[in-house]
Amino acid sequence: MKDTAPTTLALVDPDEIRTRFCAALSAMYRAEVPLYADLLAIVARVNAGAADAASTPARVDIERHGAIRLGTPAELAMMGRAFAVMGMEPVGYYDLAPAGVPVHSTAFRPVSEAALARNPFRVFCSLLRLDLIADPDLRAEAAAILATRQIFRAEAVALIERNEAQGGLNEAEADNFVAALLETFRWHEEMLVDRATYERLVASHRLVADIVAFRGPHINHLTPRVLDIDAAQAAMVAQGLDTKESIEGPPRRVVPILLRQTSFKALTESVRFAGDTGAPGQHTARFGEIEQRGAALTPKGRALYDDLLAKASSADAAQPYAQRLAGAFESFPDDLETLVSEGLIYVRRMAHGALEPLTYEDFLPVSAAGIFQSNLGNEQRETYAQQGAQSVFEDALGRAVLDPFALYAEMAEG
Ligand code: OOG
Ligand code: NI
Repeated sequence: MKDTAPTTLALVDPDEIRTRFCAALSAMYRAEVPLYADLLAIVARVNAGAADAASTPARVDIERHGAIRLGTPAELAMMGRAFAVMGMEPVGYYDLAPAGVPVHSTAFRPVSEAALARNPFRVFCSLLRLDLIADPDLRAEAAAILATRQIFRAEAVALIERNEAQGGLNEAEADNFVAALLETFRWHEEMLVDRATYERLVASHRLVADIVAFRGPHINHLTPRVLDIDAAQAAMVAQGLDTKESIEGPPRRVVPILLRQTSFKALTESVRFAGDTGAPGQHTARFGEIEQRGAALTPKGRALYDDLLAKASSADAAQPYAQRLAGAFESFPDDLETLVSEGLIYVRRMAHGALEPLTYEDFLPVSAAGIFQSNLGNEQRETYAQQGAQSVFEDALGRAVLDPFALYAEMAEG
């Protein structure tokens, strides 16, 4: 049958829009933070030399995650609708309050096996918890400042609405959407606030300033996937990047699990305060990170992981942490057969009967907190007494977040 639909109405696959957006974001961040381009070069070298290059999934060279921090429920709701255009759904709830960070978060990502294979681009998206700002005057002021900003271009909002009304975007609309949404992620040197206000925001929490003082939620890092993070970390150090002391997550293993991450520390960048004609100020927020991904853990595997992490942190403090971690993880089976027979990881059954671990597609709450901390300077923070508030987050988002374990279980069966 001849296709009679006018080409202008042919809708672009959301996977394709996601891939275009991810590429545009990566190009913008390379231009904004040249060190990120250096990091990409290191990752490309390491991945090209990886021993198992033959079995490397095709998606690896385009794979990235990013992170943004939003200020208001309305911003989060619109961002969720924007990610939906690109086939990205909110997965998981991350409570950062126990780590002393006044936000809660979700990860927007594709969820189907086919979409993940196309491009698993994911964004860790946090929402400020104003209720965790102790000083009521500052809390009110922060709310008033956030109420004045509009982080989305009118064209982006119009195209989000068009997407919902017609069930997708055509070629021209998709390209316009990518360009308009990209603006939301851009760095702004001109701040919304004056120096004194900025300093009061920083005193409450650096992250509060990083959110409230700016015109928009600049992308604060992008993270390519590397196949050997130990080799990449060594290359970062050799190249003189100001690299974090240790790799976050589980120790090096035969069968990798969850995630291992490291980063170069956040840059100190110049900013201009509102109404200030004097010397520029400085703000530290943006960094570059790399990660190696392993098998997704079942709830049982995750419980064992959490347990061993806790053991490692409470072990003899005289020992270096890496050593304590390696010691604790001796109790985590490290061969595929045992991991499967004990139900610790999710696997997919291949046509010839072999088993393949499902890649972990999410973030680690503990690791995320570590990443936040290491990029906020090494000052110790008190933790917040308040509990996480998933229902408050979901009310802001306008929908429930998906349960990651349910998604893996479905893929394992499917
Ligand atoms: C997000 C930190 C979480 C990760 O890789 O765990 C994250 C942020 O700093 O806004 O990206
Ligand atoms: Ni990250």
